Amino acid sequence: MSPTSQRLVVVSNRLPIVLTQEGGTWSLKAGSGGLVSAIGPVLSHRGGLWIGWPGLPLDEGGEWERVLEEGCRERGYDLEPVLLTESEVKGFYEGFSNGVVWPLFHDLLGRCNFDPSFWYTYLDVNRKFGDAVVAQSDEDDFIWVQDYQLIHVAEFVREQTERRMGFFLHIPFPPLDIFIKLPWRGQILKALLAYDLIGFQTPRDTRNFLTCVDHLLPGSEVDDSGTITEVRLGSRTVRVGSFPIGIDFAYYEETALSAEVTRRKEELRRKIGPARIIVGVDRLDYTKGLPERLEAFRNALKRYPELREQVILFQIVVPSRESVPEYQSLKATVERLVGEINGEFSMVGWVPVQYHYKSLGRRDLIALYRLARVCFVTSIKDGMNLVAKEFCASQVEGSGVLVLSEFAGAAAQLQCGALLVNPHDIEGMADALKAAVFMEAEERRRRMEGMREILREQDIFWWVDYYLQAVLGSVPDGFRTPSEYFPPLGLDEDLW
Ligand code: GDG
Repeated sequence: MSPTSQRLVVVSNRLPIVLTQEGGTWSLKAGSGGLVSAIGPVLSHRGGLWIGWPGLPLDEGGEWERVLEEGCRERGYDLEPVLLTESEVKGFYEGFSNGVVWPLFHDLLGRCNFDPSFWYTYLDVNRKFGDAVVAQSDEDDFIWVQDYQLIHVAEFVREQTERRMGFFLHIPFPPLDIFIKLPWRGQILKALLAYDLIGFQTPRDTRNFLTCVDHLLPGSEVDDSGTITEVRLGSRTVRVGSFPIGIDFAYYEETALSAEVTRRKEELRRKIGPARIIVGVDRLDYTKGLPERLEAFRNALKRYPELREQVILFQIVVPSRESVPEYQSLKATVERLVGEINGEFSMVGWVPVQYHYKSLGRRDLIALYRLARVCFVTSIKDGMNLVAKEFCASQVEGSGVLVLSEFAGAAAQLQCGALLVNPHDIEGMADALKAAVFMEAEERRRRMEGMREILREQDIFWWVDYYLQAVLGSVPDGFRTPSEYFPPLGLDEDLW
């Protein structure tokens, strides 16, 4: 049986749902975040099983199990919860996943807390997930493990049984000089190599990983002559490749064109007034470059007075990891900057930054994407950045401009149409904002059309198909990975 027709078992830290209890009654709604938006439609489409943590401490045999079962029926695939204690969540999720791997893999070594106890809890919890995989799957299934919280699952499954297993890393893979700082670098590398296929978002991540393998595992042999690279370690062969995650393009396009979203878009326009909208949509996270974005907007208003009263920055910040002190202090910084900018530039009838610390409904989000003149993505480093792609897919009139960080994975695919910026270069970003706001309609349409064409072809269903084809070893000819993005230096040749 080929993996494209095998039952798919997706394993991720969180189940794609949020369970809540009010007055003794449980209810369930869809989760938010990149992974859910990406894989939810695929499992609904082809059926299968999703294994993950339900997001809160629960005891077996509760009423919540009935609500979860209903959720499975509605979604068209099964949900299998892995129950974690509060101390497991602290050490595994907040500690090792978000306090070590997340900052390190985003090149932010100074934010890492290498507490050894986090590492042991990470292993214990990965073993729990591995046990759930063994109990809930059989040898015909294809197991697809998602992301940095669960790197060790394959290793623990292989201790008990054989399964065909793939891994996809949604966040970047760091360069050798950063990875090597990790006290458990050897164990993490070995655990990754227990998968049959390791997928990264971009050619740069793949290259970083292969450089680590090459330097840290001298016995390994790397054959990178094809689209999918093969790493040989003794009798094992592991396949490695870049698979830029896509979005459900047709859904965004159709929803943007729907009567409901058109109505919401017009309502939003009436409420906001005539100013051109620069939109930012992010989880509260230090990798998203929120302070840098606000500084760039401030700089643009300062240096280009013609932007005043003409634009507003409409910034949605979705609450995330609220119990972690670093995220609380980031929120305070963002709110201070918003206050400063509004205090400095507001005029009667015009407030430059509209800041919303909450999550919007999907349709309101799409109405906002469709209405906006500019989408401003300033990640310091980002695996892909789905917001950039969702914006383009919702831009059915082709009137908007994407200003995109060079360090978002999406830059590789969208370099044809986006205005690419270095999030550390405040003036450069301000210049790009001005250029985007005043860009001629024809150039905006042409750039947007180029990006939409790529995103329409390389959507979420394409991503899953090609990942699964790559497990088999036969990547069809039509598979085109983007080339690695390197920024032009913009220097005069005679400077050299
Ligand atoms: C990780 C990697 C990679 C945001 N605000 C609202 C809302 N969202 C949804 C967006 C989008 C998702 O959240 C955010 O996705 P990103 O890709 O931007 O970022 P991460 O959550 O950090 O995701 C990232 C991704 O995994 C997938 O591989 O691209 O690099 O870090 O889908 O639409 N959704 C709703 N209301 C909001 O206010 N409904």
